[in-house]
Amino acid sequence: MYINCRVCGGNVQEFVDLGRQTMANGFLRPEDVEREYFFRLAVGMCELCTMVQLLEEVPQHLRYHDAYRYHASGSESHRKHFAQNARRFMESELTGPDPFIVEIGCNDGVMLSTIAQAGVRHLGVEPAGNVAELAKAKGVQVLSEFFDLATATEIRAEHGRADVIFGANTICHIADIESLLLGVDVLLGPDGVFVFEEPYLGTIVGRTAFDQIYDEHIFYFTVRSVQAMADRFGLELVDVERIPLHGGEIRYTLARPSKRTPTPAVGDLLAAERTRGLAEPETFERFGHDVERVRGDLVTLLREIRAEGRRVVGYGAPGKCTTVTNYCEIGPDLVPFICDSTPSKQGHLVSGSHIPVRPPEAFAHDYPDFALLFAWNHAEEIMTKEKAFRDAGGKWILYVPDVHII
Ligand code: JHZ
Ligand code: ZN
Repeated sequence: MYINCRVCGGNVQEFVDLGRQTMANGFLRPEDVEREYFFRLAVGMCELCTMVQLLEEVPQHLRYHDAYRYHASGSESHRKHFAQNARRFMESELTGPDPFIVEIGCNDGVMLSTIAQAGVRHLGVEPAGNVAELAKAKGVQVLSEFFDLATATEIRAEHGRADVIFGANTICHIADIESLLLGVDVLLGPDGVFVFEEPYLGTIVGRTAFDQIYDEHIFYFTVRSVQAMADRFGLELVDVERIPLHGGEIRYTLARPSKRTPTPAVGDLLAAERTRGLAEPETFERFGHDVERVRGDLVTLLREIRAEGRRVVGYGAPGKCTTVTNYCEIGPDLVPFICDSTPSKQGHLVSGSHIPVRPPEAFAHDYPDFALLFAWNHAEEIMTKEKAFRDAGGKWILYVPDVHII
């Protein structure tokens, strides 16, 4: 099957199908299972501009609403990273008279709270009302809207143009990328930058991190596809930087044409992507096989553990665990519960697979033999925090880049 590319209108050819899935952040109460929303989770690549994207999408008002479960401040590493991001902007881009920064999808204010504390003019645009309230409680100015051309026009009329437009794990969520980029064009000052940090297709393919594929991630960026997208909408990709968050992301910096000299990192990463064949059909074919292999290995291991009468508990209920549990058909029979520190996920079920989410105390209270680490991107932080589990003889199961026990 194919669809038309959301960026350029070209043909998008499907390369992987992760089956019937629900919403990654659709954690639900047991009484609501009847009302679950399902769609086909399949990904393809545009033959013209190479943008990798979902074939089917979940309407955005069903994904972002007043009960959005993900809190961006939920880990120490993220709090540190975004505070540092804010300081970096204040030292580089926000140094003129009365600077202004806009964040697309500011979540609970993990980045903008540092900007707000410094008294710098800012605006978070956040459609999910509950996390927007958390940001406001930290002194952040928030507009509860989806970011698009109309919202950007409204912001410009009220606040003027922005020196920085920023997004972290939000730009790849916006299906109407044309309206988003036209909005950036309206709102961005002549010397401003549009900076965004998003999961990297190179990491997803290279580490078989197929759990990054879910309803919220409409696009799976590469330097090449972002550059083509920027060119198409009258912007220029001037810098790229690899960052460790979410297992490996890229921070893209776009500016108006000829305003900044592109850094050597852009050419270097483009060349690396060419060498890796990151836009070649064979690469995706291999990825499809790797995904199936990981599924087989993981399910076999979990069944063996169950047959031996030993216990497994899931650790961390990121959005990613929805893809893995549903694609591998892992239910409460194999993983009776998952513990997670996010209060709004606790007492809920993972959508589709219906594995209950419990607080971390449920883990420490009665250690299992194995902990299946769904939040693998936070391995260091979690394993340090849960050192006593290892000391008591417990073992961690990871499935990225392949299934292994440590
Ligand atoms: P984490 C998020 O995905 C959401 P997720 C979003 N959709 C997106 O686009 C991607 O990021 C890129 C828990 N935890 O950060 C907290 C513990 O329980 O991998 C979280 O529920 N104990 C915007 O959901 C989860 O793990 C801990 O000590 O994949 C991690 O979620 C720590 C550190 C975390 O994001
Ligand atoms: Zn395209």
